[in-house]
Amino acid sequence: MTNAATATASLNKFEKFKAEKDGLAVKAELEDFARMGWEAMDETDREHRLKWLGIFFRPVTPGKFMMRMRLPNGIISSDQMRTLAEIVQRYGSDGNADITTRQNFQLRGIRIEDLADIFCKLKAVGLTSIQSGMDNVRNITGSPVAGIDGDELIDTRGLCRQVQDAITNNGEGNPAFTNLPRKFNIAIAGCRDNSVHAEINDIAFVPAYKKGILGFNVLVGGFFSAKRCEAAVPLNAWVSPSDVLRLSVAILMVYRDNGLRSNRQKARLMWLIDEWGINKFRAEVEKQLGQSLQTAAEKDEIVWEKRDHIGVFRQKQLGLNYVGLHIPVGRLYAQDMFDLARMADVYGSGEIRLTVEQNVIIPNIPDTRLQAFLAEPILDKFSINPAPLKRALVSCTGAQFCNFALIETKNRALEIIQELEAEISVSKAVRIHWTGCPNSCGQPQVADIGLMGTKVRKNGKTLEGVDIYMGGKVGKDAHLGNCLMKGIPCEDLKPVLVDLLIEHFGAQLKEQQLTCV
Ligand code: SRM
Ligand code: SF4
Repeated sequence: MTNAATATASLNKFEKFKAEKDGLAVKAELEDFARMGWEAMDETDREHRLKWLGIFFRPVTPGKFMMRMRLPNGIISSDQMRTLAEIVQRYGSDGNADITTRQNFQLRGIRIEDLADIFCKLKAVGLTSIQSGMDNVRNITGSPVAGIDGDELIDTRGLCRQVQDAITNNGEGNPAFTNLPRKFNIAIAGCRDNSVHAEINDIAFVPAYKKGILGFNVLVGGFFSAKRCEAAVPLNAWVSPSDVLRLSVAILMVYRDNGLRSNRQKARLMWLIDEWGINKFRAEVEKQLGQSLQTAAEKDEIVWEKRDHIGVFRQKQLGLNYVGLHIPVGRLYAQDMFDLARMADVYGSGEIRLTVEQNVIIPNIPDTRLQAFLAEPILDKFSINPAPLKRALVSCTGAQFCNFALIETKNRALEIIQELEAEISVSKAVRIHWTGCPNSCGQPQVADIGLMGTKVRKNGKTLEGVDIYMGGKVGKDAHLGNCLMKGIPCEDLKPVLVDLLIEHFGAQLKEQQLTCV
């Protein structure tokens, strides 16, 4: 064998098909795909390469694709929201939009023959879905109250946008970053409460003062996978906001050129850091940058508990408010999106924001308009004061649409939470996160109670069940939770949760319940 042939032979199947044809190449083939239909498409194009455009084939709903957007810092305008609403509206009951755990939207029901038209519509309103799947950088998360929070340290909006624009070549696609060894997550925290879950990102910037100057300490290598979950580790570097983009690009290039590619289970950034050690990794990043990095500031400024932003809050701008609405498990339908867009236009500045808890914030509502805003009927559905368990409920997609799922999540999460709210009372929110499989998209390891889908055997039958995680801490001193109990059938879960909530979170059985007993 030649050297090249030996190198190819050691590549996993994903590396092989990437070497054959770059994912972005399918951008030029959309009309062909529309003509031939999804059934006749080359399988690799359909099931993998389309993800470079943010289009995901769903084996659970064949022919109805999912589209994952990019919304840097989770910000979307009312016009953009209406465009997304129109896209899902045309698919009737197949169409909906989920707010994701990366402050982003995923749209459902998409037909291959509509893609060219959809991309034109997105471009017209300045939206893109490019490079949002497979071995690309995911949505860049930032503080959901950037620019409006009175206590903010650094406004992350421009930084998230800069990083996205560089990585995607302003939404057109950037071949320099379309063949990473694996997916890659970047988060930029600007407030004091670590609103982005810095610790679970491949690169995270957290505010820190160095010699009186405000910039960021840098963490690297955080990730979840079915095989391993790790919190990010300090790079021992501090950068000023103006260097965030350069450092992100340098780290990405080091990862792109050196990341491990033979075993996909060991290809995330942390595996390279393990192999090299953090000092060599840092030195290689410096080499790529062409300059030394400053060492980290002694401490960072993450000193608050994490806020959920649900409710009414004063902005730093006098006379303006932002209102956080609770969106149950992040699911929206076309009409909801039109309604939210209208609310943002009529009462705010036409801006809408998303949070990693899968909720919505409408900013810039003048004091004089607030009462009218709060009287809108949509607040019955998307509450500003939801019950404490529902309030902090997060769920990944699960079996309804995701073929990796071992269990149904979103619908079940809502059902069980309703039953729990009926049985017990808790004085403050308990963060319960559902995730349908060990890929951990619903981040059970950051939750107070994390529920990870699994299959269990009971009375000779295979049933849907969960492994239970506890102890995830967010905000100040964030750390990951651990698996506490394994293999609880979902049908037996409620009493287990009741016990955990009573024992660890001060929940009490409701009086009615006590009387019945
Ligand atoms: Fe995820 C794969 C959904 C956030 C770890 N994730 C998938 C796929 C694409 C699998 C698939 O093809 O079916 C899921 C699409 C299902 C669907 O139809 O919706 C999927 N992930 C999601 C979302 C939508 C969950 C949600 O309901 O919010 C989130 C989309 C974020 C976005 O806007 O880009 C989502 N996924 C995450 C997170 C959380 C985060 O980023 O903070 C993680 C853990 C953090 C991390 O990545 O380190 C996560 N997803 C994974 C993994 C495991 C990665 C690994 O290194 O092994 C996979 C599987 C893979 O990539 O092979 C995966
Ligand atoms: Fe699908 Fe598993 Fe991710 Fe849930 S955690 S969206 S089931 S891959």
